[in-house]
Amino acid sequence: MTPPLHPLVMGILNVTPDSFSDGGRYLDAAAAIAHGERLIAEGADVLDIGGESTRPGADPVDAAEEIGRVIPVIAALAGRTRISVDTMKPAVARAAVAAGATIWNDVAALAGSPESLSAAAELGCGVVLMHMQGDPRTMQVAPDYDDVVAEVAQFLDARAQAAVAAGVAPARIWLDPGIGFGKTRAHNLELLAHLDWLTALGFPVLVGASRKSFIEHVAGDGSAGRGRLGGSVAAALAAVRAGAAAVRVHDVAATVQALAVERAIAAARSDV
Ligand code: HH2
Repeated sequence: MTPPLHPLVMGILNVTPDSFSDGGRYLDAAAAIAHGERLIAEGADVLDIGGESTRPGADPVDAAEEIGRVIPVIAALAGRTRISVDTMKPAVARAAVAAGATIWNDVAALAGSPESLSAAAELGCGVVLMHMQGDPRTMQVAPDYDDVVAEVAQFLDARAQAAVAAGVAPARIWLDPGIGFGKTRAHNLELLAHLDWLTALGFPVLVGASRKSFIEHVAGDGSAGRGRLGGSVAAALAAVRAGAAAVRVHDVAATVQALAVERAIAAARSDV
């Protein structure tokens, strides 16, 4: 398959005290807004704004707290770029859409609450359905699959069908394999190596591998945070080559630059 020429770059903006890579840096709304502006200037097509960490072992946050964290930031940035809200809660998604978000990024694939499917249909926003085995508190204890690629594809296919049955327009649905969500290093690599199973389902695919721990497990270099930049860019390029329509990243400038070089090389190849 020909990789998408202009995959979307989704910049991560975590308004949390405890996110695995940038927790605590942007909990203050002014700092978060300034960071969002920086990501837009670096070329982000979408900002993914979240107020609850989903890192392994993270504690849940209640809806009021999450709304208090993300809404001022969404309201300030919504006129400037496309905004997605990273939440498992319909109440937060509703408030975010009212404040200007147009995408609900749900790591629980609209199964986190009995109201999620109907809320997504009613809001009429884009939805990202992500695969996770278990929940954030326990997902990395003992991830287990017979065939991770087939099981993730079956799960996402079923969730997309459930969303359509609830009234979500198929054109608004995105799928995401959920790199690092209840997966070992081998599971993550298998999913990245066989992304065609997901693109074959007929929906655009989003991949979020940025700064995740499998990068350190592969490199064995003790890296953390921005120290995983090289591996993050490598994974984003591999995902785009395999047909991903969007990548969710912390390091927008480096990813945009890598994609520009990738595109220029592809153009030179087709010139000859
Ligand atoms: N990963 C994280 C959070 N949300 N959403 C989608 N669709 N895909 C992902 O891979 C994904 C996601 C975890 O990363 P991060 O936001 O950096 O950390 P935290 O959850 O600790 O805030």
